[in-house]
Amino acid sequence: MQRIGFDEALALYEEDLFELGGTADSIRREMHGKKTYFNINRHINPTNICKDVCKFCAYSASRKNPNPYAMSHEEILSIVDDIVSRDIKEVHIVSAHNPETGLQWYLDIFRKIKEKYPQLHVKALTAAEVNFLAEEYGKSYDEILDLMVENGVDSMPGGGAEIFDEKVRDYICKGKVSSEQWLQIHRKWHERGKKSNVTMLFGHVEERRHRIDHMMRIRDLQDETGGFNCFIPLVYQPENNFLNIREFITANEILKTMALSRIVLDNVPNLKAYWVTSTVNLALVAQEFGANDLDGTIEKESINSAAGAKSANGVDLEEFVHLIRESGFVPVERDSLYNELKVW
Ligand code: V47
Repeated sequence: MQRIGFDEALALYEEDLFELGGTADSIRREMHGKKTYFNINRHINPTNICKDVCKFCAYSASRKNPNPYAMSHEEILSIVDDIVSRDIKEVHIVSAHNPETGLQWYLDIFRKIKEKYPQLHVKALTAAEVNFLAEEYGKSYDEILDLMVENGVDSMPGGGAEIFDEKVRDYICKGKVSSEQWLQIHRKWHERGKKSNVTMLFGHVEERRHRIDHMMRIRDLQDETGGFNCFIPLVYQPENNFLNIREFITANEILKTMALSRIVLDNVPNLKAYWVTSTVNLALVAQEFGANDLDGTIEKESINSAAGAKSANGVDLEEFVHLIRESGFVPVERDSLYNELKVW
């Protein structure tokens, strides 16, 4: 299939949902057959105290959520002790931008985990956090990224990308990492031979053209580095935040966006339907609209559940696998770098 341009991609939004889905599904089948990947993972969000004010965020301690916390390393390690004892293979660590803890507090989390459990995959620090740490502690991106590698970070999650269009970005999260900076940090991470993911927050004030623009910028960087494992469109959750969106995005528009992501991002191997923000049911449907990954069991989730997602306690593994199979796909447990571990 020929690579699609901006205008053509935007025009595809007008196509019938099922035709668009059919195209995305044929690409998915060619790449992954009927396999749907997931992993057994645990999210940890060590602090919600944040220097930045993103209008869409319900997680950070603020007027709407006045319960600031910062976990001790002992607390974090006891969570990790527990998950390792249950054979969980990935820990996904993302925090707010807390100016009170010091740089070492962040780095020691990874170092202590990795010293104790070298086999556990540490996916940690979004590019927004990297930018915050660099600015706050007078370091370059290179220095922070090297410190991450030295202290045991294996891969970077895709958070903080939001929407790259500068005008929309300014409106929803002014002052946070810019689009250029976000992409530059991932470029530098990939240059170190490391992998990362990339997200897109949609269903708020952005328009279709902004989503396509977002995908195009990702595709360009991926052409350069090949370092993105996975694209993750995140459906905006409307509760407890300052964006005040009244009209919720439709399932039709979510599925069209999933399908377009699969069609436009021809160089990103995996498309994740993140059940946390789409609901499990729609994520299962999204398997027929290009998605080949459903993230994982998660266990504990604080960022999206603060904004209304029903994800605070993750999903049960057996149930998750059963749902994937019942929906006609083959549940394949993967590691964090998409090596297949087990066909369930
Ligand atoms: O960056 C914040 C988003 C992200 C809201 O890399 C919201 O594998 C919806 O990035 N509604 C954090 N979304 C989560 C994230 C992620 C999740 C799962 C897997 C991976 C991965 C990455 O959550 C933030 C922000 O874009 N977010 N507030 C909200 N109200």
